[in-house]
Amino acid sequence: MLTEINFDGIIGPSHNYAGLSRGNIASASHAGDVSQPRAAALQGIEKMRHNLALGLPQGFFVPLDRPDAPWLAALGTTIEGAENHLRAQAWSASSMWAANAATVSPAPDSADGKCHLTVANLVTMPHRSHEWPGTLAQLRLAFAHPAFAVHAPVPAPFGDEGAANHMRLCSGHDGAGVEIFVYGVGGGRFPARQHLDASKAVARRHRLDPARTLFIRQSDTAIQGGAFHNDVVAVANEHVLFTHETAFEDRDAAHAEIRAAFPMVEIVEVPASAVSLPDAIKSYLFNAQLVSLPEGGMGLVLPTEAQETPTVWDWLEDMVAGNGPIRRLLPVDVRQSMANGGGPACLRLRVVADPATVDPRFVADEGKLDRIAAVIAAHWPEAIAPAGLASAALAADVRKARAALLDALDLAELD
Ligand code: SUG
Repeated sequence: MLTEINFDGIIGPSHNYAGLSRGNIASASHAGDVSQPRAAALQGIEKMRHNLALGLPQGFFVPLDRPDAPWLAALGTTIEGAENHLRAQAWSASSMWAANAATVSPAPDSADGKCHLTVANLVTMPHRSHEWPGTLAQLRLAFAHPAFAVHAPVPAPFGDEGAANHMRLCSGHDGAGVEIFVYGVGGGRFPARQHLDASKAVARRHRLDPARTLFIRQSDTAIQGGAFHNDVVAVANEHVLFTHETAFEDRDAAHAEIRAAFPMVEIVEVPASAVSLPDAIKSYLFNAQLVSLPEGGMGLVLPTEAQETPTVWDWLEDMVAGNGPIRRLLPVDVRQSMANGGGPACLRLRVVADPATVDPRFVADEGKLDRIAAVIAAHWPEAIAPAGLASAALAADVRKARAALLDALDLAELD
């Protein structure tokens, strides 16, 4: 039985604020802050517990080996010798944002009946461009079953940022869907990270039906306003598309194309007159997990920041008081990730699969989350200040912390 499983990236022990992502307002405004890796990772674990308690299947990915010494070696330097910007890029714990790990096309959408995953190349941002080899190794392990086809990245220079720029409409997760790839066009002060050629390549490799595949341009207004991924301004689940008015370059044409491809769609649009684009981006209202609840209806798992933004919360309360498809508002505290521009939806990769085909080492239950939390509490650094990135001792501690987690999860082969 195919079902949606959310795989969250466990927040790594090297989590820090280096201001590495141009165009990501939270990352820029928290540059140089002292991070709290232990608290960050425990917030992520609580989010997983929250979603498990809703009755939703939950999986996870482990952090990558950071600081990435082989990457620095390829650049002819070392952790001690690297210039500050390269050192920070080597340390980044950015693989926590699993929505950027890969693009996933569920089996019913593909001509060969397999669930396809293409690992994202993330070439636009140097600190993310070296994630894919470690992520690919993990995807190949978690999804080794023949029900899956796991692909290497689309070649550079075609930027691909994975599921953050991909939405799927369907009448049930286990049925055939319409896949929507949202791309950006460069030229402004902030980069467009998802290239149309990359999206098209992914769709071809996943053997999608062209009649059920759309390529829609993200609006320049959204990108230049700080929506560096589509999932900062829109999210879809089953027949519902929840979106800001400014998400797409040509709103009317985009909505018409979506309705033509999937007539059952219900578009829940937030007008800019009710919630401005800056409020939408600050609150991360759309970086929510829009989930189908086992008791029926849909819930929005959103960051507590949405609750603290009056225009946003007022609009949401009015919405759930009405008769729409989204029935429950479910705030979670992921502040440490949010300060780097990663909300609840960034932290997870959705995979539609039969849970029996997934390597059980990547599947969460309460007991396993307890064990992971214990490793985090014992080994994750409490705080990392910018100067800490130059410390060989801290680098060694971070490596030991990850090794302890791999050991606890019986995943030493990822070492
Ligand atoms: O790529 N932040 C990430 C946030 C990714 C959010 N993901 C989704 N929207 N799906 C990024 O900009 C900041 C790292 C730093 O500045 O230290 C960072 O990489």
